[in-house]
Amino acid sequence: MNNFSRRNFLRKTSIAAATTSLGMGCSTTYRTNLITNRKPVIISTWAFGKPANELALQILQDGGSALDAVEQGIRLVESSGNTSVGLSGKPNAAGVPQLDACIMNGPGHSAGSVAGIEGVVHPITAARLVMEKTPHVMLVGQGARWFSEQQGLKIIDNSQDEKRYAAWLAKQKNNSQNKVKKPDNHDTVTLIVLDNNGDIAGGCSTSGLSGKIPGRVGDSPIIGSGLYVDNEVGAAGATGLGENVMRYCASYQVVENMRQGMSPTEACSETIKRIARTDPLGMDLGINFIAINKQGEFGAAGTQANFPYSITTKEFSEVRKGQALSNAHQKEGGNER
Ligand code: SD4
Repeated sequence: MNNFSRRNFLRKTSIAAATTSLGMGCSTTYRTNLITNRKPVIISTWAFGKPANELALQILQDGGSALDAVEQGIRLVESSGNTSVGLSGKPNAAGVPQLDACIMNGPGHSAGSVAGIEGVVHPITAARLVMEKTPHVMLVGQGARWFSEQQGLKIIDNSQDEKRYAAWLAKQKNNSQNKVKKPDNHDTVTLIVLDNNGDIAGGCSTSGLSGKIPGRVGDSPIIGSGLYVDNEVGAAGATGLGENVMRYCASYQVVENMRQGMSPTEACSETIKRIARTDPLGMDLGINFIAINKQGEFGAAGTQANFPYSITTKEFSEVRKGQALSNAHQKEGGNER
């Protein structure tokens, strides 16, 4: 466990995550995100969230619920061949993708999640079924897979895909030999829907950190960490290095900041600044957040430069950049709350 000493692990992976950049070619920087009373509004992480948002909008327009829209949008990403979501995602250290997902419904404040699940094609649907068909909130590992099988979900043989794993290993090796500080690391889809009635639902799905120790669970399936929905206030979700999110219940904090009156962007950035003030990693946290409030304002912030997020309404569907935070911001101090 020596070279996996907790501190080194957090430091190494955080620096790597912080230096990851997707270079999205989005000209829009940060602009006023107030679209009060323009509902529905759908927000998701990364540029690959945009088609998911658009499907979610279609589901709403066809009479589906916010929850249906979240589930279908995320299912699209899970089966799109995405390299960090679904079974096409990143393998763990044993060469197997172990997936995490969660879902929350604002009305009724219900939640469901699965973690470390193998072979299930749509973990987001498994999470929804945990929420709707069981008295529980979270199922993990083999139990989560067993439950999914019982519910008739599609399962495929998840045994190590030798070819893909070899290619992934070669890429990692190549990156480290060339001192590329950009390992094939991680991304997650987190998607939040504010529907016409002002109700909110959200979900999150990921293969988690690339090369993780089998059994490692990130922030994504942890309610309050990777996702939090409060139907009175708004919702927030995370992407990035889960260890640095889940130690702080960070999505919950973003929502609480909005409850205190901050805009979604402020709520995201203040959460990051608050963590960075005391965390040994400072701003090298490798974490990014999206948020939306009950009025339809939305925003995002991250320690990653130009963190791209997708935003969709009836009028437009775009990829924008979240507010970028760095060590310079940390030195500014202030913003005590
Ligand atoms: C995790 N938060 O498992 C996820 C991965 C992620 O951008 O979001 N990557 O730590």
